[in-house]
Amino acid sequence: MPKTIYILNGPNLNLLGQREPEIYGTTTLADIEVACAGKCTTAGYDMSFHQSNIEGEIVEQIQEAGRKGVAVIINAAAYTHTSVAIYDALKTLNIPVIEVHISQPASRESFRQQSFIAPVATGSISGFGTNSYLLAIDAAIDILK
Ligand code: CA2
Repeated sequence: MPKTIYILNGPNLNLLGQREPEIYGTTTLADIEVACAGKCTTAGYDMSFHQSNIEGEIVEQIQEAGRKGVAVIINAAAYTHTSVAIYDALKTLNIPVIEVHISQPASRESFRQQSFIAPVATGSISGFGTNSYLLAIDAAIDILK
């Protein structure tokens, strides 16, 4: 039975590496997917990696993760700060949920200070650039041991 870690990405993260490199760096989402896949495979896990600009699609991916996955790593991007729908979907899960951010929202604008993900996450990793994703995989694997 494959053990699948879902890695979900929210709006505009498809633009990583193409815009605002001073905030988000030059690594693309495809680069992140390759690095995450390598780490998951080495640890004996399958990975299911998604990005969507559409809130409802992210909710669908969370529900699928609840049916088929062993953990969810989520960078909900701007929906972090707005989405009750994503909060509700994550709240239904009985598997570890790790919130990830490339930047450190706590040190940015006031509208980024609230997270709808944090209250339903096992833990949050922010501010380590794209390495935040790899740290989140380490955390998920540690929890699943
Ligand atoms: O730091 C993060 O990972 C964020 O989740 C990124 C979101 C932001 O709304 C959160 O507050 C923190 C924004 C993602 C947008 O990504 C872009 C990438 C390149 C160019 C423009 C946007």
